[in-house]
Amino acid sequence: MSGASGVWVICISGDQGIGMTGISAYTHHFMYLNQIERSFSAAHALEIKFADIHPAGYPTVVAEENMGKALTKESNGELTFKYFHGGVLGSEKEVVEQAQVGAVQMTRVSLGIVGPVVPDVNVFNMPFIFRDQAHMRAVIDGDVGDAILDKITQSEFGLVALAWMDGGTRNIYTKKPVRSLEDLKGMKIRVQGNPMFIETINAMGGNGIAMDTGEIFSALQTGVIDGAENNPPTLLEHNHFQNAKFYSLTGHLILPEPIVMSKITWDKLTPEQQTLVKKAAKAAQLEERALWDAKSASSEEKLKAQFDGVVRSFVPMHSIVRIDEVERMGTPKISEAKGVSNIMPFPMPMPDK
Ligand code: BDP
Repeated sequence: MSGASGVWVICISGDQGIGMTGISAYTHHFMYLNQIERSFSAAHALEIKFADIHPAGYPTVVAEENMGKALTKESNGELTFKYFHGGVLGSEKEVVEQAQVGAVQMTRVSLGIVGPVVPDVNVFNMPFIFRDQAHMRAVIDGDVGDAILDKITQSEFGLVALAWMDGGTRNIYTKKPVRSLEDLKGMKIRVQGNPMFIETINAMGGNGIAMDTGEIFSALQTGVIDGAENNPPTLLEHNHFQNAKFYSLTGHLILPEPIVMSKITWDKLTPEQQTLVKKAAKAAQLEERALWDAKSASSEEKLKAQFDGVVRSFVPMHSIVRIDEVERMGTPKISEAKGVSNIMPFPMPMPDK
């Protein structure tokens, strides 16, 4: 059997046991053309399935959908885009697993769940690492932001990290008011599955409990947890405010969230397509930032209205929970993260540019 005919059979049937002798010349011809067509389209055309757990209209979702439209347009239709919002493809962890095997091509993931796999990113997962949102943005826009994206790409995570989405400032929300660290004592507070977050809540006096985003609503309702922590848009859009009426402005985490692509998909792209994807993701980073600011402000307004008439909320705690205090408490994970954060001191200084 010639090399070429061997290729035909292997590629089309996937069964190396089939010989050429029993196949008619006409079928050979057809199969050969079919094969050429397939390998041609495989190199150029690709459907990108993108999944996000947030609902329609959420800043990340809007920016990601627009990124998909730009990609389709700029690739002249070679890259098509199918978007799944609202967690229809599963939890964030499940979607990451699908992306790792190439069943989903792109997603946005919280650094919270990346930390246990890529410890370098835990520098951003440390409490009070950024002074404020502007500080975080300046850092992710600079060399350190790129270095952390590279760490993800070079790890065993199986995903290429392309750009950052803004995940805002995370504060604690509870069923009973928390006006001081004293009030937090013994309260079960949901965090993402990252030991560093559990230790942070524990260091603040609470009891950190890890669970998926999708379980928070009923866990609050049934009292399995006393509270959780997140930014205003998530508190509003995931309806957690219905069962947790107090929002204490702890500002303990300011967490950017990378847009990632399956390495399997990335390797199928031509260098031009890779450049296009990177460019589109970076543009989405900036677009989402503006959307984020508007959504965060409107969410706060809506939440205040929801909370009014029930009991007071939005308790500022910045002055109570301070970086030096949490640092004094010290926790093994925070110390460990400081150990790997040799690219930046703790707390991180504002970059010059
Ligand atoms: C939101 C993030 C999302 C996380 C979620 C959580 O955007 O990626 O999964 O918090 O805490 O703010 O589970």
